[in-house]
Amino acid sequence: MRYISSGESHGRALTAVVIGVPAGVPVDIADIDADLARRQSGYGRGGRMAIESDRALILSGVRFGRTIGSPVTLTVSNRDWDNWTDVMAPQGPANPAARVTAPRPGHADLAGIQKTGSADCRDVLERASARETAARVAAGGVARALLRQLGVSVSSFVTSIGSVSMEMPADPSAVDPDTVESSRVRCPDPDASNRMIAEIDEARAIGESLGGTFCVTARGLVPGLGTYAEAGGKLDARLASAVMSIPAIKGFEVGDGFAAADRPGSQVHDEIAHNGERGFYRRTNRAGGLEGGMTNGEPVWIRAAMKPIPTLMRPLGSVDIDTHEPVDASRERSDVCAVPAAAVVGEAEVAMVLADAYLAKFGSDCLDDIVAAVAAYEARITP
Ligand code: EPS
Repeated sequence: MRYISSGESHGRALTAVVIGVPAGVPVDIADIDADLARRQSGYGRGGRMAIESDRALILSGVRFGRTIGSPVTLTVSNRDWDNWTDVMAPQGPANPAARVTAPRPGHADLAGIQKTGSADCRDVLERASARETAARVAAGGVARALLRQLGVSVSSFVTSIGSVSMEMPADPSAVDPDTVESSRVRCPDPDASNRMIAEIDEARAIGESLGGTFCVTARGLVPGLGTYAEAGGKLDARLASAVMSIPAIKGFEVGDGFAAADRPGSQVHDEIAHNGERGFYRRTNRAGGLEGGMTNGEPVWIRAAMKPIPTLMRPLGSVDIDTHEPVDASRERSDVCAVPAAAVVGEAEVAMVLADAYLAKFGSDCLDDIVAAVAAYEARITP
């Protein structure tokens, strides 16, 4: 299962096409809309979120609430399109007043126009905009619908914004999703949440932007998803690729990640245990549920680092692409911090990779066959 997306930030709509979806998966558009709303929430967002109210429309692949085995197409409209028709018109003469000529440091603007030969940074920034992640969340909703049938849930929470961090819990996968959603920054630690909000307010007041880190967890996974046998199928590598593809993500780690490199092996690896109820299990989960490129049966947990948003109200220096004179980088209406939203996008990306890994191991056409194959596998590996 995988998706492609299309659409510009201020174009008419975003679209996702999900292929490789088995037949028989119940899809409730309300679940997808709830994820889209979570992506839009989060303290630190800018004026655009007051305009948009994202809803998914299913154009294909679902009939009477169930997938039928054909590609699933979803669209999310851009309400702001109505205000941008003269800038983003698909037809008609170019609008010279709509050109952006001062590329922003940290954005795709400059390398994008160099690569494509465009003379207008807007040709690049419209697609490079993180608005596109709404399509990812809609696509991820289809993956989550499949995972739900297999007893797998995917969640996320924010672990730091700017200089404010929460202490990582011993078991990140046990963090209560309702507690996360009750925080305006999607952080389960109320004290850290308040300090994060204060830091966002300070950043906004001085025209700054902030990055941060988030954790994505997945529970209910069977061991053996992914492979130890070939590079392209290693699940940790696939998760890294998917999460790193989210705009502004600059770092990724699995389980204890970089911190594990500082400790001796006896304080890093998770001892194997066994009992009649659980079968094989681990006494700890520092590995983040992944060993040898495969799930090991423990919850998966990964973290990602998002850089601060590159559009600054007090812009950094740039160079005009026409005159080559020094100028301030272009100012666009923007968010101050989008880490809470990026965490929800991280869920979608992780869900898509995990759903695909299930289909690779257990068949890919018919939900009932997949459920039966998972049950047979679980019976075989549970002594
Ligand atoms: C973004 C700039 C802002 C963000 C946008 C991402 O949009 P605008 O330029 O319209 O103010 O709000 O994010 C979204 C619209 C969204 O839905 O997440 C950028 O330049 O990446």
